[in-house]
Amino acid sequence: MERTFAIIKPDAVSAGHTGAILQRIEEAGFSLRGMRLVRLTKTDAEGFYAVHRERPFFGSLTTFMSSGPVVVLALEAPDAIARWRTLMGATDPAKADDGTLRREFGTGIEHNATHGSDAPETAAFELGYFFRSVELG
Ligand code: FUP
Repeated sequence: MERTFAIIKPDAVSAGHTGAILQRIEEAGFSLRGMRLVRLTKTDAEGFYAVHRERPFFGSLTTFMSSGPVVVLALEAPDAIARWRTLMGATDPAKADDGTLRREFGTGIEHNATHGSDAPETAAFELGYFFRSVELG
């Protein structure tokens, strides 16, 4: 078993897609081990995305991620990190495969509906950024 960290981003939450995305997560065989609705401050978003701080989209991305509530999730499954990224699809919804969450619910490379950790080290950092180990199921 492996755990990964996921976010339902402000665009998808405000559009009312939280329930549909959670249904897709459960149908795909992930177990929910942590789940919370949170509103990030700009500083929270900057800390979360610190690896991207030199990128040209950093300011816009962190403003977007702090623009409304998000749902933060700890997901568990065999090979959860890779499987969640497959279910999300490519970063740019226009390039994401049919049937992926970003294709279905994303509207642009920034407003791409979901986030997922890309490696075990980032999953550990990102899970720890939002969840204390004692509150995970
Ligand atoms: P991903 O791992 O698929 O979330 O993609 P990246 O780590 O490359 O990018 C992190 C986030 O930055 C993306 F979810 C969306 C945002 N981004 C932009 O806004 N513009 C870009 O050109 C690339 C990424």
